[in-house]
Amino acid sequence: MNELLEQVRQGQIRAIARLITQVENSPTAAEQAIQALYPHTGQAHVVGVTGSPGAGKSTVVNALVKTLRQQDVRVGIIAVDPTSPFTGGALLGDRVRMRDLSGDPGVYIRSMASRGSLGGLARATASVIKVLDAAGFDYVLVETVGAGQAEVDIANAAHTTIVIEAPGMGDEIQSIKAGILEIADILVVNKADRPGADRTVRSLKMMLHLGPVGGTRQSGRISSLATTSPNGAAWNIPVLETVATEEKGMGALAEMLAQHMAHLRQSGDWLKREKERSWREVEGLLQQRFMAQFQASVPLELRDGLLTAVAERQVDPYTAVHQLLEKSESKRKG
Ligand SMILES: Nc1nc2c(ncn2[C@@H]2O[C@H](COP(=O)(O)OP(=O)(O)OP(=O)(O)O)[C@@H](O)[C@H]2O)c(=O)[nH]1
Ligand SMILES: [Mg+2]
Repeated sequence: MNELLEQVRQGQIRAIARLITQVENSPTAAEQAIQALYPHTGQAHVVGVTGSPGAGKSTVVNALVKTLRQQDVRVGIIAVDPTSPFTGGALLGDRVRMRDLSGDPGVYIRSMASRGSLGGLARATASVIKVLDAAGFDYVLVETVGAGQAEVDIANAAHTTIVIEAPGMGDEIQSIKAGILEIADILVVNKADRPGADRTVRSLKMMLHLGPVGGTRQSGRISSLATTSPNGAAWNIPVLETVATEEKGMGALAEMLAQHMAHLRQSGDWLKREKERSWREVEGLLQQRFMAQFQASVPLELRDGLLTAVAERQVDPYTAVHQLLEKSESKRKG
């Protein structure tokens, strides 16, 4: 393990790929790797890229990474549950977009599927982000589809979240309703070469203006901590237009990423987001650990029996919990 970790720290791509596979497949390996690598994390700018299916997320990521690479930074890409993925089989149908990045030693691309990931996709993604961070990537871009809880969790793991829309999809209002705006730091209207782009930009700006955040955000996404930055600085959520297939608008997008990073640093939101993220992570691990302990200490038949009794209205849920906890306690003591 130690040698592998050392190679990862040196940014060796094959070692990174091997470690990520281990981390995905074994919670024990994940724990060991994260324990060793954690002191070396916290350097990368983690960027979530989300939005409606087919809006052009992968194309934007490809074009953006090419632009970032001109600044000589190294970029890790994680595609979560991709429907038109970067890697694997779909590479065949995606050659043109991939050709630019594959073979570039400063870029590493990884696909992750939610099915089969132990302990939840968000946690697995968080671990992979840390591996890439410790491997010295300056940016880690995470592409996810839609606005489900997993996507929100992953957005919460990012410092900056880019939400991508496209004109003429008829569902921009839908995705806004689905709460995707709540997580956006930067809005992108891609496919600006298509008719209706102006209208989409206008409606997004209007939604931002009307929305509860009023187009600005003063702190992290979750208000469990103080809601204003130490210096009261607010972030104006920009709406950018891009044509990813022609690599148009990528300079502005890269610049906006840098500006958001500067804002996070200056306002103190960087630390605040890190704290929120750390809390959620530790809390999640605790819950997982408690559940595992509990399940190990109370036999399955007993749990099943009690749940059946609850379903049949013989026992109420509170009493069931009391009984289960008592069993668990006495098992652990004796
Ligand atoms: N006209 C036009 N087409 C684009 C643009 N960007 C992407 N596309 C096309 O839109 C289609 C979908 O692009 P993807 O990058 O796969 O979109 P995605 O959001 O990653 O899709 P999923 O991962 O499947 O949700 C592809 O055929 C792209 O070539 C653009 O700026 N203009
Ligand atoms: Mg995609």
